[in-house]
Amino acid sequence: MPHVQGRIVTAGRAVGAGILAFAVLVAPRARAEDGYELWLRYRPISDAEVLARYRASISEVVFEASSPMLEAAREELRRGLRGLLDAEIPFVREATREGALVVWSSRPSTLAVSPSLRAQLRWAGAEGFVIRSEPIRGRPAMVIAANTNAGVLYGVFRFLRLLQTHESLQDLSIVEAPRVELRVLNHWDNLDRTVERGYAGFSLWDWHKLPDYLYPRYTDYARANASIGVNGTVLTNVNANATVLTPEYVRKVAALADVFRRWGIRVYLTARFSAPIEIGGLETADPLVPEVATWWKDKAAEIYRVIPDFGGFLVKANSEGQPGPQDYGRSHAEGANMLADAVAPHGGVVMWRAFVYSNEEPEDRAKQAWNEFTPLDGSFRSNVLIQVKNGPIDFQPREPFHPLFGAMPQTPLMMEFQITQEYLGQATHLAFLAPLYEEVLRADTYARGEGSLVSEVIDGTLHDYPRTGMAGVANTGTDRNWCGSVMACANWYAFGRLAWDPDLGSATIADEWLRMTFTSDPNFVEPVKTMMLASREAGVDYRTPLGLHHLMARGHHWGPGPWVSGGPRADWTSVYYHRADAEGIGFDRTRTGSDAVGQYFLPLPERWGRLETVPEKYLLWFHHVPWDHRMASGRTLWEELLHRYQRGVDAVRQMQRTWRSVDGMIDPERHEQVRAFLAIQEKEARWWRDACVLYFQTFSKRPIPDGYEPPAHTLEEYMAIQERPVPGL
Ligand code: GCV
Repeated sequence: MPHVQGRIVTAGRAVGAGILAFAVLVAPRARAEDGYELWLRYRPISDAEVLARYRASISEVVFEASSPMLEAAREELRRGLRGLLDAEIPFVREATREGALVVWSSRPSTLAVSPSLRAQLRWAGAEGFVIRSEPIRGRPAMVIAANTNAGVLYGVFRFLRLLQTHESLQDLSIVEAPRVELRVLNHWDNLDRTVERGYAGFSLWDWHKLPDYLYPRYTDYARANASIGVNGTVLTNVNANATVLTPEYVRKVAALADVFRRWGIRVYLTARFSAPIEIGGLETADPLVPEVATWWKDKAAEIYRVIPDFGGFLVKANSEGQPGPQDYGRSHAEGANMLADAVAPHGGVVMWRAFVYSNEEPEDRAKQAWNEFTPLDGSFRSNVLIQVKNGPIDFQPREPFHPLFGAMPQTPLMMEFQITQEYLGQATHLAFLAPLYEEVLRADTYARGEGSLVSEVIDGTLHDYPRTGMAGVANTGTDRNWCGSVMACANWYAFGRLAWDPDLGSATIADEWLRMTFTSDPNFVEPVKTMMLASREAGVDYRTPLGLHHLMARGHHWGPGPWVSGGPRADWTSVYYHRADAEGIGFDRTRTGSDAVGQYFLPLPERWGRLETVPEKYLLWFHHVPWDHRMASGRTLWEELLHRYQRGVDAVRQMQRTWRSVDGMIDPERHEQVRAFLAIQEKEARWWRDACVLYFQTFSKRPIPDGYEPPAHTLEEYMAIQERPVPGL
């Protein structure tokens, strides 16, 4: 009885808890829903009409598998069909009946291929696929076709998604190809299995047991990634440990690579720039010293001997204490090129991060990466990509897009998004991040005039980049539900979907994910989708409205800390960013301030640099604004700030109401987790609101007007809160 659970949920909803209990008794193999299966649950389609239509449309499957990847795809298809259709569809050698689903896993030389299919296949390229209704020997059939094994794999997952989301199988003509070449997760996982900014337990990689023991979970991780088109994974933290480059660890990495390969996933490692000293016995890591370059070449060759499809290196250099070429007076280009030369003979790439800023540098932190990297445009090897965070500071709930996008036409820039919710409530707060990603991707850089979107920088079309990439800092861990919360998995899903197609809309992504993860019942999907789509904005409102940023507590970045000052670095304090004083609040980044606005292409410096035209969402990012400044709403800035903080709390309460209204429509286990986490979120949204409002009031000296909830505690009490220990440090 493999699908007992889906039936239980349906029965429970229809006739109540008594029947549910009975069903559990007669179905001892039923498991509580714990989120482990993510969006690949493959429960029987509950809509009888849809199910009947699908069963009638798919009579048999022809799928010859001649490689491990094709076998993986075929078994996924078998598993998916069996689950979704609750039936055993025969897998046969040749199409004999109407309604065959034929997977062309190699060039279909023996079958007549229509010219239009041929054209579609050409368009599909190396990783794309075609799914279409296509008569086979005169009988109606469906075809999944691709030029490569990876294309077949992605085509199979797409076909299963058609069923999971109840799409029609009539007159199919789907052609898809990923717009971005490298679609990679970045794991900030340490070798001791702690995860920096990880809120879902320990690292998935059990280094201690590798390479001898391989958890089945490694396969499920790869399946999940393949299903959304992710094709690479950087296993280790950018705050890197050279040990992973020792022969002993490379063997462990190879064991993981062997599991992931059949799912189209390459492994990458972070390269600690000082590794030649730490594990190589050299006295320097200067990239221009020949012995250093030779050491890296030998190291790359050693890795490729055991991992022939190794992807390459990700590097955080001269940033937040990490070693780098500047330790030797060399540039980022000199450092990156030395590593690029080491992996180039093997087809590898170097992803060099642009997340650099220095406390010694008096310049506004938001400007430093642009200052550092734009002069180097065109001086990187062709297998180097510069990996740029979506905004110029650090994954804040809202930032304007990074000014580097559009500013390096001769150097491939790849996007770095954060999936893990470091600044967005970590595991418990619901923050669906597709709207954040979408906002950035759709932003206009004006680099080549109006309509030069960030998404076109990333997919390479704006500057004709030879390589393209998108990275997402992963939120996975050993928690049974993978991401620390059931809802947070939507962000992993969203990242993969947008890396595949940066033009996808958040609503579409939410819709797919909800249907696949929970149910296609519109009574559930519609309100919960609305709730998800509003969640990121709610988080902005109760933390950092109107362009405020970096107001979080020191270290763990979870609760509020607008008062954070002093300590080792000014750019790790909150006061550096909000600059509240008796006159007003906000960071003056206009021409008369730090002129960070001047790093953007016209007309943005004019638009964002003037109080009259800057969008309110970026107001305090770019301007220091008087407390009594009149906002579009007619409120003063102070009143608007209060209004937004309250609006954020109210939005969480609305989310709670929505979630209560869908009780009974899904399994009780996952419903209960989301309910409990929303309660935490509501409490913590109030904490953020009250702490920030009380703190800013010490500058504004204005009253909290009637109609606002009075803060529950005094400012001193909020400032005294010391949360320790917290995960993810
Ligand atoms: C991996 C922020 C985070 C750090 C992270 C860093 C980075 O500063 O708080 O934990 O380090 O970004 O992206 O390198």
